[in-house]
Amino acid sequence: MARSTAKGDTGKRKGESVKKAPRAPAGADAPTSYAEAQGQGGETHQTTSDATMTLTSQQGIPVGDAQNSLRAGPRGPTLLEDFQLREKIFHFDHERIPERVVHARGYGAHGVFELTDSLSDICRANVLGEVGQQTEAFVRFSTVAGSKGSPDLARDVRGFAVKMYTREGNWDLVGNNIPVFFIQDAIKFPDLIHAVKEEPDRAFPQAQSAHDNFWDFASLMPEAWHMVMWQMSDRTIPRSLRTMEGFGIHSFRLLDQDGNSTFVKFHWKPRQGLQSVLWNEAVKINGADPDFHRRDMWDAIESGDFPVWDLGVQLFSEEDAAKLPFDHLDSTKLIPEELIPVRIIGNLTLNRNVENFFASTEQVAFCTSNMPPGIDFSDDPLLHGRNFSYLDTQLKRLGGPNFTHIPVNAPRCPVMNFQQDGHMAMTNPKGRVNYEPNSWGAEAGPRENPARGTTSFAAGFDGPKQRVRSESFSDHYSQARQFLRSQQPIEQKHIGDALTFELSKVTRVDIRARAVSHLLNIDADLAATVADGLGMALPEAAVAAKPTIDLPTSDKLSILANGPKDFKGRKMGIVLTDGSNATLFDALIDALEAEGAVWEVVAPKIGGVTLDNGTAVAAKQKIDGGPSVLYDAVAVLPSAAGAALLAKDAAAKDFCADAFAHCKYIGFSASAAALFDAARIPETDAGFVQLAKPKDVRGFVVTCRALRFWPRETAVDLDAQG
Ligand code: HDE
Repeated sequence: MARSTAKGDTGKRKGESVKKAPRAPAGADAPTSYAEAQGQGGETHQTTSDATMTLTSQQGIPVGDAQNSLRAGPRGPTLLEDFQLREKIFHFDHERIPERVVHARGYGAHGVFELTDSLSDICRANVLGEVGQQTEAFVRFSTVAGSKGSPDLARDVRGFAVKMYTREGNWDLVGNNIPVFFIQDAIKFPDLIHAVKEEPDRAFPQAQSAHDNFWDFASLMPEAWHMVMWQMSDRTIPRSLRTMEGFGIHSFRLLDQDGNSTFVKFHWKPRQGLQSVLWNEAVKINGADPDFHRRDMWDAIESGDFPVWDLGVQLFSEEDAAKLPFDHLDSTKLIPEELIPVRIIGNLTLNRNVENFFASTEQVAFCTSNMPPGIDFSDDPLLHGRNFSYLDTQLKRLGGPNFTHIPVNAPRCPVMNFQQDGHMAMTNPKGRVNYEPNSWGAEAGPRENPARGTTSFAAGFDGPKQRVRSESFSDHYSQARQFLRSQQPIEQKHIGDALTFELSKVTRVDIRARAVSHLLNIDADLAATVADGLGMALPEAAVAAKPTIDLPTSDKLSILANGPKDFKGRKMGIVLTDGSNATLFDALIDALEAEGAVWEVVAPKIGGVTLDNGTAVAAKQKIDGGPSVLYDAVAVLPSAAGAALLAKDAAAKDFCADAFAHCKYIGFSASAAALFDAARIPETDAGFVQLAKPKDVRGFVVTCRALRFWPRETAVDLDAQG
C-alpha cells in the first residue's frame, strides 16, 4: 500500500488514499480570515483573499491533510508528535460548557427596542427617556426544568430574558411568561429547583413537574399555589415563543434626577396575540418535532415576519402600594391591570437570527443587577437573591470574570475602568495607569461621575436583624382563586385536566391528597373535579394562614380573551395527493398569503404530487413527518383516488383524527369524506368547512382566525387533556 503524503497545497497524493482536500464554499462574500468567519472582527492574520481558503490549525498553521493522522507506517501506531490531531481533539474535548442550572434549554434572537412614550419625568434612564430612540437588544426564551436537549413543548414556565444594550450600559430584564413566582424568598430556590428537576437517584423524569418530588414540595408550600394555577393552565404549553407574554415579575423602582422613586412592573405584550396548544397536542409535538418552538422562531424571522412585543409599565407610588390588598414586594402576587393599568411605552422587534447558537444563545449572560442609572431594585427578597445568583452562576458557566468581553455580553457603549487580567481577558487597560485616584494628568484615565452614575433609592431601614417572613405575604390563595375564575370555562377545564394528569403521575397517595387540600382553599368545584378524576375522596382543606377572599376577575389573565385577530403568522397543513384540484389549491395559497399566513404541503411522498392540471407541487412533509399537531389549521384536499389510498394509511388517519380531536378548523374537499370515515371522525361539525369552489377558501381562512372550534372539545374530551 502506498504512503499517503500531502504534496503541496494542490493536495495531490499517491496511491489508493488519494483524496481531494475539502474546500471552503466559493462565494463572493466568503470570509477572508478566521476572525471574520467568526464574525468577531479583530485582527486579520490570514491574508488569502480569494474564495478558496487554506485550512489552518488554531495557531494559523496551514493544514495539508485533514483526513489522516500522522502514523508510523500505514498500519502502525499514531504518533504523539501529531500536533494537528492533538489540537483538534483537545479542542473538541473541551467544546461543552456547563449548561445553565435552570433554563438550560433556550433559544435566542437579536432585535431592537424602540421607545414610543417617554418616562423622563419620573426616570432618568436614557433608554426610557428619548422617544424614537432605538436600542439594540438580545432575547433568550427558555424552559426551566429540562436540560439543553429537552423538548420544546414540556409543560413548563418559559423564561423571557431581554438584554438591552443601552447608551448607559446593559439593562437585563430577566423575566418569565408568568407574572408570579412559586416562592417568596430566594433561600427556597435550590429546593424548588431540586424538587422539579429529575429525581436524583434515578435521573428521571426529565423536563416535567409530573412526579412525586415536585408535588411533595408544592403541597408543603402554600405560597406556591397561585403560580401552580398558572403552571397548570395552558400558559405553560404556548403555541409559539411569539405568542407568549413576558413579565419582569418583581416591582422595580424608577428614579428621577432628584432620586424620587416610582414603583414599576414591566410587561411584554405580544402583538401576535396569546395562543397555546392542548396538552394532548403538546405530547405529540414533542415526538414529531422536539424543536417546534425554536424552528417556529427561526422560520418567522428568516421569512421577515418579525415578532413584536409592546413594553408596558404599571406605575405606582408608595401610597398606591399601601392601598393594594396584598404586598407588591411578594413575588407570588400580581397587580391586576384593572387596579393599575398597563401603559405602553415602547416595543421590541426580533429581526435577526443568531449567526451561531453557541456564540450568542449559549454564552449570553443575564443578570438582574444589570440596569442603567434611573432603574433600581425594590425590596422584594426574591430579587435580592437573584442579584447574587446570576453573577455567581456566570462565573461557573463561562469560566471566569471576563464573560463581559464575549460579543453578545459586551456593552455597546464605552467601557472604561481599571479592572484587568483574569482568564481570557480580551481587553485590558492601556498605558501605565491601572488605579485611581492617580495623578497622571492627561493619562489619568476614567473617573467617577456623580451626575451620570448609578444612585440607589435612599430607603431607610430600622427593623431588627432576623429571619422572618412578613405577615403581609401570608394570603396564599386569593389570587389563585382570582386567576382560576378569570379563565374562560374551557380554560378552567384545562386546569382541572392538567392537575388530574400531573397528580396521577404522583405515586404517593398522601401527596395527592395534600395537593387537593390546597385546591379546596382555591375553589371547591376544582377540588372536587380533580379528586374525582383521581378517584379519591376529598381530603380536609389545608390550614390557611389567611382565609381566601373573592377578588374581582380580570380578563387580562385569560389566553382566550387575548388571542390574535387574524391568522397571520399561523401555519396551515395542506394534504394533497396526485390528482388534487389545482384551482382550489391555488386559491387557498393565495388566500393564506394574503392573510400573512404560512402553509406546508403534506403528501404521501416527499417528492410531491401532480395536480389535476398536470402541475407538479413539491411536498414539505411526507405525511408521517408532518402530523396535524404541527399546524394551526388543516386543509384535506385529496383526489378521490388519493383519499382511497390515504384511508389505508395510519399516519393519514391520525392526521385527520388529531386535527378533529384538537378542535382545529378543517377545510376539506368532497373526496376527503372517505378518509374522514376511515379516521373514525364521528361527524363533521361547524369547524369543518367544505371547499368546493375557489370562492370558498377566503371564508375558510377568515374562520381560521378563531384558531380552534372549541365547542368540539366537550364532544371529544380527550382523556387527561390539559
Ligand atoms: Fe432565575 N436563574 N432565579 N428566575 N432565571 C437563572 O442564571 C435564580 C427567577 C430566569 O436565558 C440562572 O444565567 C434564583 C425568577 C430566566 O440565560 C440562575 C431565583 C425569574 C433565566 C438563576 C430565580 C427567573 C434564569 C441560571 C430565586 C422570573 C434564564 C442560569 C430568587 C422573573 C436566563 C443563569 C437566560 C436563570 C437564579 C428566580 C427567570 C441560577 C436564585 C423569579 C429567564 O442564576
